[in-house]
Order: sequence, then C-alpha cells, then structure tokens
Amino acid sequence: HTSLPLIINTWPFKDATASAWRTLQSGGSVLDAVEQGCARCEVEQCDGSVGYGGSPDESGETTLDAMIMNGDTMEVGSVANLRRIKNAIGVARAVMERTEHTLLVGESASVFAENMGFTAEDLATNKSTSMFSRWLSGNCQPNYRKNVFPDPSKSCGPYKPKAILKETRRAQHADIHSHDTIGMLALDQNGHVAAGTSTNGMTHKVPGRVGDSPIAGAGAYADSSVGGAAATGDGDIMMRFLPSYLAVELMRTGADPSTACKMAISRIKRHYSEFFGAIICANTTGHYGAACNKVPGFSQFHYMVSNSESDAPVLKS
Ligand code: SD4
Repeated sequence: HTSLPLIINTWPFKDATASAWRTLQSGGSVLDAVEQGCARCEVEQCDGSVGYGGSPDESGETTLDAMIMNGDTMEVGSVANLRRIKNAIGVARAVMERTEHTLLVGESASVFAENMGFTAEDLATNKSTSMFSRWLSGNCQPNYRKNVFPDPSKSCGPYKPKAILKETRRAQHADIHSHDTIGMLALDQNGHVAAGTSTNGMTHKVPGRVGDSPIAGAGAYADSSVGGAAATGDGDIMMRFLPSYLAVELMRTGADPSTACKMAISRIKRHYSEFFGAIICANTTGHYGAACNKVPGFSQFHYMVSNSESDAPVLKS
C-alpha cells in the first residue's frame, strides 16, 4: 500500500499533524513524530483542553495527563496529574526511556520531570483562573461528585449529599468543548508504530482524578505487528473498557480499522448509551478509520490525517 507513512490524530488539530509529519519526513522516528505532534498541541493549548491554562480542577489547578507507547517494544511511558510542567508528553517519554517504570503520578512525577531538566512553570493562565472563579462564584456544580451538592448557604462546597440524576453528568459531557484530548498514531514504511495522548483532563474534576488518556489500552495502544488506536471523550467511562486495546486486538483478528473502531465504541454503548467519545484506528498497511458515539450535540467527530496521498494534513469526519 502506498499510503505509508501515516499520521492520524483526534480533532482538527492540524498543526499537530503537520508537526508530526515534518518530524517523520526529516528522519525522525514514529516516537519522535508522536512526541512532537502532541507537544505542538501542548504549546498551542489546542482547544484549551491540551496543555497549560485549561480545565482547572475543583481547586483551580491545571494538571496534565499524557502517554506514549512504542509498538515495537511495547514500552509505555505515562504521567498523570502532572503539575507545573507544560511538556507532559515529553515527560511521558522520559518515563519510558529513562526509567524502568510505566506510569508516574502527581507531585512525584513533577519532581521527576524537574530532575530530568524540564522547566517548572505555573500552569495557570488568566483564562483558567477566570474559569475557576466563575465556577466558584455561582454555577459551581459538583460536576464529578455523585449524589452530592454544594451547601446552599455557600457559593460552592462543602458538598452535601443529595440525590443527583446521572443524566446531569451525561449532559455536561455532551458539551464537547470541555474536553478534546489529542490522541495520535504514527506509522512508517518500516513497520514501526507509535501512539500517544496529551490532555488537561476534565474541567472542575476532583483533584487527583486521572482519565483514560495516560492509561495504556484506554487512551492509546500500539503494536507494530497490528497497528494502533487512540481514544478521546469521557475518560471516566471509556477507561473501564480499554477501547484502544480492544480495537487493536480486533484488528489483529482481521477487523478493518473502521470496523474495529465501531466495535470498540459499541462495547461501551452497551452499558453507557449516551457516553461522549470517539476513537481512531490504523493498521500497518496504512488503512485507517474512526468512530464516535452519536449523541445529541455530538454527531460528527473530526480527525486529521497525513499520508503520502496529500502534501498537507486532511480533515476527516
Ligand atoms: C479525559 N479523555 O481526561 C480525556 C478527555 C478527552 O476529548 O479526551 N476529551 O477524560
């Protein structure tokens, strides 16, 4: 097939696609491509949901989740709840290449990053500060706490038990602008596959919350004997089903990428018919596909593709 090498990523983050493509063209590896592509979004703060200055948690802090996977060696490096460091995918790669571990979390991950020479910076911006204060000063609903509501005598918290309909939470998730992780796959002509993700998670999440993005098999998965997959959406739900792992395993047993993506989404739908989410898949012949759960407010999922068939990234849906 002629369409290798291939870069594919979630959402219309075309600068990320272009950056990954350029990295491959200038002799970089698939890992370099995924790292550079996701890092591009971390710098651009793609959609406010990748990198610094977005998705403040319930205490107002932005923290980052990222992972990278080498489909040749099956090595993974991940960081979750990373504080103070903007280049989360870079730290994930350092975990993979400079430790024997797979996942580092929270303050300790940040100290590791500082020791590895990453710059510590405040991840707050005017935008994230005002998102947080707007939430505090009125509309602060405990998005992600079940069966609790703020004390009505205070503008926000401490949370008091109260019945809360599950639909409330689902409705919040239907707002696709509150979470648009970058998930990226890179495949080259020599059969190398890499996958990665980077995100600032969910707005007003409970501090300490980790989503699907830094979890191997959930946020992304790569196996150079098959291909790769990456997911985006409601990580709290999606990570229970390891959709990226499932999609890669379905391709291993012969499913084409579109079918594998659809089946991974259907598996989640069986239990959470209204969940918000999408997945991209590609196999080692350069074929690719995507699927999303069509729910009100989210009927079309956009993703970017770069391969030898065009000289600029192409938007697909
Ligand atoms: C998360 N999956 O932290 C991420 C968010 C996301 O599109 O992908 N949004 O749950």
